[in-house]
Amino acid sequence: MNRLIIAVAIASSLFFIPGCSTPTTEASLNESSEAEGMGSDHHQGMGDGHQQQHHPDSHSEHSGESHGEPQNATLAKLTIPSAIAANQPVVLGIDIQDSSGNPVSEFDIVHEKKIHLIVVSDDLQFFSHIHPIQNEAGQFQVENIFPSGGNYTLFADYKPTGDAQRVSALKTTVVGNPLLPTEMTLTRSQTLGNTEVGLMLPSEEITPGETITLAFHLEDAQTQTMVTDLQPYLGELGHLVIVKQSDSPTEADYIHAHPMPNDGPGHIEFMTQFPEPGNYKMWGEFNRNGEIIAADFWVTVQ
Ligand SMILES: [Cu+2]
Repeated sequence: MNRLIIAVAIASSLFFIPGCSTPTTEASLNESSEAEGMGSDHHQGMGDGHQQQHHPDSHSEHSGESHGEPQNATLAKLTIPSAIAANQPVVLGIDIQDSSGNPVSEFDIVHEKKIHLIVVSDDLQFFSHIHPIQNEAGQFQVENIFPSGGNYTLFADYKPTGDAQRVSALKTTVVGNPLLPTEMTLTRSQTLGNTEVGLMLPSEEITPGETITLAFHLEDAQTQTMVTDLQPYLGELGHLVIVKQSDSPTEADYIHAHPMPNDGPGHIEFMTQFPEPGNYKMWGEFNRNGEIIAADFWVTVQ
């Protein structure tokens, strides 16, 4: 019989007020998986500026106080078979609970889905964006293949109905050989299939907290002309996911931005901020006539 490993993450709202009523911390129910992270809204786009927030390490319950935040927390739990092996399909289960431990089953559809799951290896070499489906019992499930051994972080991005958008970072470890380490490069173009993707920054010198515009320029690799066949992907002309390099990324290291209006056809701009000094990896996702491409670039912020 498979034992289950349960990982727990707590998502707090964007407008979380330090010292106010905060989530109940729930311990891992089983061996090994870490309980990780305070979560929040790290979505950005079209003018809503990035907001840093507090991620206190400990929580206390101040019963009866609300400070204007009616639903102040959700908890995401990841359920997986006891051992995940590299290159083996595995079904991931994700349950969302409120701060009282009651299951949350109503979610708004955001960018065409009830939940978005961004899977990265903790070294940020691997990236995948998948969409678990909710079953009758309310659990989100998705089959996934982890390509190599090592530690992974899964950013679950969802919006309980009537509540703020949440991000919960879930953790798991995969048995198998890890990917070979690679050097971080500051290359500014890459070819994916028949598409050349270039990244343009106002400057390579990025300051923490500065609002900058990142431009992705997509050309057809054969004709060397700007692509004209981009289609919406999950309701936008592109998505930009950014994760700050760390030993074990948390919700605070996750940013999801959407394009500025009126972009196109092959030139897409995102406005974002990098909150802290460090190295960040970003994945620009685009839909070229049905083919989804994810162009990845590193930036250094100091
Ligand atoms: Cu998604």
